[in-house]
Amino acid sequence: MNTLLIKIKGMHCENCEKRIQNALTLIDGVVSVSANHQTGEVHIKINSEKIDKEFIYKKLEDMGFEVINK
Ligand SMILES: [Cu+2]
Repeated sequence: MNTLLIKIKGMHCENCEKRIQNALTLIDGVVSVSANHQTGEVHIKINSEKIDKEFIYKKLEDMGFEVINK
């Protein structure tokens, strides 16, 4: 199990956290997602080495967030 830490801009409340958690959990290889709007951090547990990080970044950007630690 690996963990991915993504820092983003644009999360302002718990609804943002939930939107992110719901959307990213659907991605193949993602086990769990924890987003924190106070820190701007998204912690993602993944069970695959082959997970496409760019796909996750794109997903976040499509939702209106800016990824700042690509
Ligand atoms: Cu929000």
